[in-house]
Amino acid sequence: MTRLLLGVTLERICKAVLLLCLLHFIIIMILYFDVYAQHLDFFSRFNARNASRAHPFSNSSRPNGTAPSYGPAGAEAPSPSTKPSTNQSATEKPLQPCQETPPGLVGRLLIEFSSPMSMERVQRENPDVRQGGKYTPPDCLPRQKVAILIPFRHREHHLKYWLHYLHPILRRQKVAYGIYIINQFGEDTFNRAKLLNVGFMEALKDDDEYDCFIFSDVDLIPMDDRNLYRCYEQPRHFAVGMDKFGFRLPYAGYFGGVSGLSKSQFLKINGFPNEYWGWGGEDDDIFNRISLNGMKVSRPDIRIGRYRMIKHERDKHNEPNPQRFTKIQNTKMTMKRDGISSLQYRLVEISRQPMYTNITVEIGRPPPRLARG
Ligand code: BGN
Repeated sequence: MTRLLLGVTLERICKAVLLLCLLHFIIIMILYFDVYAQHLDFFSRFNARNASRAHPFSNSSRPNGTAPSYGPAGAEAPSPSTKPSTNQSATEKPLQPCQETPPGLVGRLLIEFSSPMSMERVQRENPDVRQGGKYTPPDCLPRQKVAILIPFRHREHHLKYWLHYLHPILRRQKVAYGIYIINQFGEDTFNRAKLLNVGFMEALKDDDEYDCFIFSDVDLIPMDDRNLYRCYEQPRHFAVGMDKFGFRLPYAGYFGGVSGLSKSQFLKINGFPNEYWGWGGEDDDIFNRISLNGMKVSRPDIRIGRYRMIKHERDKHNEPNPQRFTKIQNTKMTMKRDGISSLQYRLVEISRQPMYTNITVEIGRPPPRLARG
């Protein structure tokens, strides 16, 4: 009798253990597919749709999937510029403003850098992009005109991938945009923030209707098209979750990678600093400028603001700037004199390519360090 009882209990325990194993396996599979979903197009689409249904702060219920934990981000563009369309004949129906949430978005995207890429392919696949990398949605009136500025030197390989992925994304997002590559002339120390100041000035010279400026590194590709490339009521930080940081913010005040400011937000902070030569710190200085001027950074939901970075060796002539630690302590003092108000540069060449406008510029070099002692 006791043997029988023992047998039954053992059998039950075995079943329970088996059940637990099965449950464990199912959970592991779910997590696995969530992390690697983007490698499988089918699952990525499935996930994206589910995400927008299940998450209360995703696109379906809040514009741009903006999470409340990141401050008052969700509110839309400062001044929707619903300018009259130029490609509209007298007989056509007037265009309606583009929808707040573009209807053709697909959510999570498959991003990979192993298949070869060529500029010819990018051109072939984006026939509706105009010379200089400009695009206007044909079927609605965009709310903003966005200049996308990319600081650049010797990264042609990355640029092809960036254009390959971004043109279709921006088109689905119904953005009116122009792509500007700000190419630093010569081999002196790189200066990302100064190049971006030049981009701001030159984009406005090209088209004074730009009211939104997005500053993107050339090696960062968004993994979700619900991360809308437009300007918001507060300065925007788009690159919330990069793969190299484990899809998390490296620190709360991080403002690097991809960011966006409206024209008035940019002017309010006197643009970006011109005096950060080499790698690091300039993004922290910009974050300080934003806070010191009474603004807050807005961000997309962490599930939507994911990015893949194209792997690369450290650039030459962009060594970490040893002065950055002290410089970011002094933003309050420096921001009034150092910025768009003090910007000096020499234009070398502007060339209109089919997929982008290339602005080559000489921006000088770091001042000689004062000899100590
Ligand atoms: C920070 C850099 C940023 C950079 C991020 C991510 C500095 C300033 C001194 C603390 N800031 O540490 O510029 O974007 O890392 O790589 O180095």
